[in-house]
Amino acid sequence: MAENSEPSYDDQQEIEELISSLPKRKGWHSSGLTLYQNFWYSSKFLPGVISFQRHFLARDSDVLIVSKPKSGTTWLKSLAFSALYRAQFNPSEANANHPLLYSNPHALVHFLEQKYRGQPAGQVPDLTGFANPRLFATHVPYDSLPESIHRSHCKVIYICRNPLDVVVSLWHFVAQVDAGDRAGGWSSMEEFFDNFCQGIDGYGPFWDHMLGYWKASQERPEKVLFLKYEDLKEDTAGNLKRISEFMGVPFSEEEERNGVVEEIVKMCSLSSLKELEVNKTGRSISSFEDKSYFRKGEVGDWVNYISPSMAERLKNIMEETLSPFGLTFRIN
Ligand code: PAP
Repeated sequence: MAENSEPSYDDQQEIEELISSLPKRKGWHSSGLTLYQNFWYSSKFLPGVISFQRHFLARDSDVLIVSKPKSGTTWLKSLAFSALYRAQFNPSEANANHPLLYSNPHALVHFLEQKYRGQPAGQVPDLTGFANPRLFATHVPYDSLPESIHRSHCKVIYICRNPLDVVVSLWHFVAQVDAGDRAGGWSSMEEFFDNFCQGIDGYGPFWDHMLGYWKASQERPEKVLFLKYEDLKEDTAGNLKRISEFMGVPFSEEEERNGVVEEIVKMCSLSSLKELEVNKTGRSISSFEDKSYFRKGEVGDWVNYISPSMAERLKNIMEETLSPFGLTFRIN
């Protein structure tokens, strides 16, 4: 069977027509937001999302990292990459050639909706060159994933984060995006926050995004591993072992004795990645500088930016939407 089905010219045109007929809202991105299958997408990225949805063919051995933006994607990409390919790329400190030292995690683990975006008219990306097991990423919600991901035995690792820290991280990220690509009129944190609380932000509403994967992880635990950024911070080594086991590459006793887990944790730490030249200067995804993915990486940083009344509003939303399903976050 062909790796990808070829879209026709009509397919492209149909996507454009479909998008132009959907509800639109202002967003931080200059192209604005479009409501598609109950989630808000950056209008600029939506054609790639739809093309990915229609044409991607998952393999049983694939591993997919999923998140809502600013939930720990970059970190999880680096940990999963290092663990999955450790036989090929020795993660020990002595290995000065490890790919993570020379490439941003987003250049090593591609967002599929970005891969499907911006292809020459009528074409889809050729993913046949990626050796098994392939490691990819996406921000697309569970119900909107390509059918082949649901049907195959590929694995999904989802990471989520306390929404209070997510909105603050997102606010800082937006401020760094090229002015030409940023929408005007988003100068106030209050307005930005208000939209986030209404669920009107990229891949929002956050509660539906989280709950889609939360429920799937309970119904199909062999398929979806659900992680929280806060837990990863508290016990990175323990969660790295869970991730590896889930991917089918558990650490052997000998590896544990030799400190392989700790080596990976150290290499993927915020302080290590942030100091690398490649992450200070690169641009793995157009519009975004690689350095914008590395800020403070703290749990509870929101207290420095969100007023008590704003925090109360968001906590109430979490209480109403997430808590009934048993999804809670430690909040300081
Ligand atoms: P993305 O979805 O656009 O890829 P993502 O990586 O999910 O972004 O989120 C960036 C956040 O993860 C930043 O959080 P902050 O703004 O609160 O600081 C960033 O600092 C944090 N981060 C990036 N790399 C790491 C890491 N290695 N360890 C811990 N946190 C990290």
